[in-house]
Amino acid sequence: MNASIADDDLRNDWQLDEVEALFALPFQDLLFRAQTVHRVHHAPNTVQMSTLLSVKTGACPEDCAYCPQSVRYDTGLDREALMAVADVTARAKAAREAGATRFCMGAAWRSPKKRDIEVMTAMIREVKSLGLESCATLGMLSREQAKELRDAGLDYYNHNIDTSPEFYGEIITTRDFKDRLDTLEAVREAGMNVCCGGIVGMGETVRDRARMLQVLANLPQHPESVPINQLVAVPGTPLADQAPIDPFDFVRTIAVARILMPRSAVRLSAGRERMSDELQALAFFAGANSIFYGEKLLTTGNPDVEHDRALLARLGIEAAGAAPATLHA
Ligand code: SAM
Ligand code: DTB
Ligand code: SF4
Repeated sequence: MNASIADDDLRNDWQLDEVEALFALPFQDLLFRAQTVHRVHHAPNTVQMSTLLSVKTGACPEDCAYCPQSVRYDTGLDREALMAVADVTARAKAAREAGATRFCMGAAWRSPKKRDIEVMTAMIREVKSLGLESCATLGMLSREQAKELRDAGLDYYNHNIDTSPEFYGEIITTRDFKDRLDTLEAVREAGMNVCCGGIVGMGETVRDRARMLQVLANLPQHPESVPINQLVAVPGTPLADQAPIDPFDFVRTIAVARILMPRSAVRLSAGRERMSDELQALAFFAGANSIFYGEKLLTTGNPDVEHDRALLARLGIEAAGAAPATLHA
């Protein structure tokens, strides 16, 4: 790794025409450039693995058009109350035994209440005591809530911008883009690592994808983790019949994320169940170096652990070791 290149590469002033020009590159040129950046900053054959658990499922008051957990859509999902701490601990232990290094707890809330934060902090302490990195995604947070979570040992907070500011209103009406940025600021201020990305394949244009990545890259500090989700089109949601994105366009999004945010972990996130092994290999080549690992995402499917292990072995990719979480300076 070359520190001087690393420093020169970090920018927060990307212009939209520059980002669009990356998307417009011939596929091979874009991938070559992304892979070149990737090798400067990351071990080229290593992937980090996070396991997700939905600790509170369904009945969410928000109207996110992609989400099976919104109370507004009939997706046949059974709602589940906040899980008991001991049950979450058992799941975290199993994730660690299967090889995950980070455990991410998701809750279908607009924002957590006081009592919810109390239970979540107990869960975070248990996850940390297992030697796992901890992550949570609980909706909007106040500054105080972010600090409470950090004090309990939370390493990462996931809160996605989901799409471009311009397309956002087509997808969510119950909270605005600025609310998202406020939560991200609260998370940063509390000193946690930021996990922030979005979804592609919701009917957005290439310009929207460029804008989404431009906003992420021009945050005061790049998110340490950038999940790129491919829409899982769930029956009953408004996006149920959305046509799937061209797989090459999906890989282009990963590649541009890698170039714009050279040091971040780019996570090949939702949608892997529908991707071929070859497509996933291409996404890794484009700079993805993190995945969700375990049979389930929050409510939808994910590849089997055995399949993922075999895929990584076929590609000569190693799982990143369970190093203790370190905050970026
Ligand atoms: N309720 C919290 C929130 O919205 O911040 C946390 C959980 S929410 C399910 C976390 C993220 O999952 C969303 O922001 C979205 O990016 C992603 N997501 C949800 N449903 C999805 C789907 N059907 N396909 C792809 N990504 C999805
Ligand atoms: C993220 O960007 N993707 C994950 C995680 N953060 C919380 C969630 C994907 C959810 C896919 C739909 C589901 O399983 O409910
Ligand atoms: Fe609720 Fe989060 Fe789903 Fe939106 S994405 S409906 S906030 S659980």
